[in-house]
Amino acid sequence: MTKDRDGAFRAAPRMPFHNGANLTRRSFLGAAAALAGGWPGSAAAAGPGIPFGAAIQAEYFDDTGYRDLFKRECDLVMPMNELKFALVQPERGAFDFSRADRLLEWSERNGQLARGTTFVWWSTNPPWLEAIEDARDLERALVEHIERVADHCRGRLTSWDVVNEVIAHDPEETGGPLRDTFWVRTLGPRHIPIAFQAAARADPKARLVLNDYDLEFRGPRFDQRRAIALSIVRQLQDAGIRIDAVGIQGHLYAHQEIDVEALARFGADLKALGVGLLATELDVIDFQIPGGTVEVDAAAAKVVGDFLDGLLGGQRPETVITWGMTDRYNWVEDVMPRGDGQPCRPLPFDAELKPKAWYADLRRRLAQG
Ligand code: 9MR
Repeated sequence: MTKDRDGAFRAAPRMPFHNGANLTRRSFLGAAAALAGGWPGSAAAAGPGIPFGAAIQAEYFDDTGYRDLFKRECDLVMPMNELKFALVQPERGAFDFSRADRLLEWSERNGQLARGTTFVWWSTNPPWLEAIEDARDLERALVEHIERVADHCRGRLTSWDVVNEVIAHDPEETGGPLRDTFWVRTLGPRHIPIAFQAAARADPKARLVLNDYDLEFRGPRFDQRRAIALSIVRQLQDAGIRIDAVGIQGHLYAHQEIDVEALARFGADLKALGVGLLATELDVIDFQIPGGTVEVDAAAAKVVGDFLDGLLGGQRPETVITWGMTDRYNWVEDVMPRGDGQPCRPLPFDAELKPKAWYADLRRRLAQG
């Protein structure tokens, strides 16, 4: 890693994207032209304001209070887990879209937009996939997976997280820009352009997104991660491969400081490259905030407000999506519970389905956007 003129980190060495990516100029222009024809469901989001969405889980769908929140509040609904690799292709060649279809058909009946996550992730790979040792075979399996899944969902999703969490958690510590994953070890960095290229072919109208976390806080590790995201975008573009947006997950640690300026600059830098921005998994992690509900919700309001200042400061985000709607069901409680035994309060509505003040503020700001 070296510092460039502007003091930002540049990922080094350059990833050899070109080797694996056989996209011609013609197919790139073809995809761009198709995109100009509009997104699936774009009429639903054509009104003023930035669409608000939330991730929904099939396993809680029969809780009507839960389900009704999504129907009432969301412009966009996103299956949280139901399109992940192991769930749609548990055995090689055996696809199961039943859980995702249930959610997507419901959101379509509500006239809501939808988006998908994800083709490439270090987690949720089925055992058969991780047993592949041969790079060519893995490339074939990846392209086939993307083709089948994107084809099944074509016309129903506004965008796809093509790759999720490929940036090294701590780039300086690991000495490289990318996270050490099964994909990198077996196929190398070129799995990223391969995935974008396959997705562009399979669903030319869907927006293609690089999705990652820890892109909003203050500090050198976060500067490095933002610089790597920009570097990946540039390298894809240099190779003539379409990338439409960067997704900032937005799992906000309430005790950490948002770097509002750096986040706004990141959005502006992406805009200058013709690349959009969206928040894909917004929630608040409060285990280091002492006190009760009042203190926790005040800290949440501060961190969400700062995040929105940065997010809206660089370019108009395509959408803002929370990682669930109610504290009744959330991943934070399972992974980062509070030490004092109180339940976590990460989401727009509490466990009794009462809205938090920060949610009203978020909706007001999106409506103005
Ligand atoms: O919230 C998701 C949880 O229900 C799943 O069990 C888990 C594994 O599929 O993934 C969680 O979502 C993660 C997301 O896909 C990527 N960013 C971090 C999220 C929280 O772990």
